[in-house]
Amino acid sequence: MPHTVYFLNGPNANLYGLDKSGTYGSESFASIEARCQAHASELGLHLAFRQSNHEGVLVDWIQEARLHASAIIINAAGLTYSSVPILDALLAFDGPIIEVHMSNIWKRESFRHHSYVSKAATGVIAGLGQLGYRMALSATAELLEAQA
Ligand code: DHK
Repeated sequence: MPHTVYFLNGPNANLYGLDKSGTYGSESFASIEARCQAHASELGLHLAFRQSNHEGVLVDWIQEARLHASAIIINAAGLTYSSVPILDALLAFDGPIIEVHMSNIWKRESFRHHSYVSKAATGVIAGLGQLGYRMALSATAELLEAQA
């Protein structure tokens, strides 16, 4: 049975590639998902790649992951800096948690420098765009293999 990994994306991630500032690159969210799905297949992982603009939906998915997933990769986007409910849900999850950001959040405004998600994360990858997403999948596969 392949491991299932939940890759959860927060508010506005669906707009990647459309942002005029270019902060998140030019690639569409659908194309980023396709690359992640292809990489997950190479790694022998089953990937549930999801996006919501709603905090409660993300909390529900994290709770669901307790029953259905071996690991979580999460870009909580703007909720990273405010969401105690997302942190509490992540703290109740047993497996590896990788926090990802497309941009280097520490190079940006100071309000992006404090992450609640980091308090629960096994590791953090930021600033490498969609490459960082695939690196997160590779890291997850290795962490799951190491704990087998
Ligand atoms: C994505 C967002 O939407 C922002 O709110 C975060 C993160 C950064 C990213 O770099 O992927 O501040």
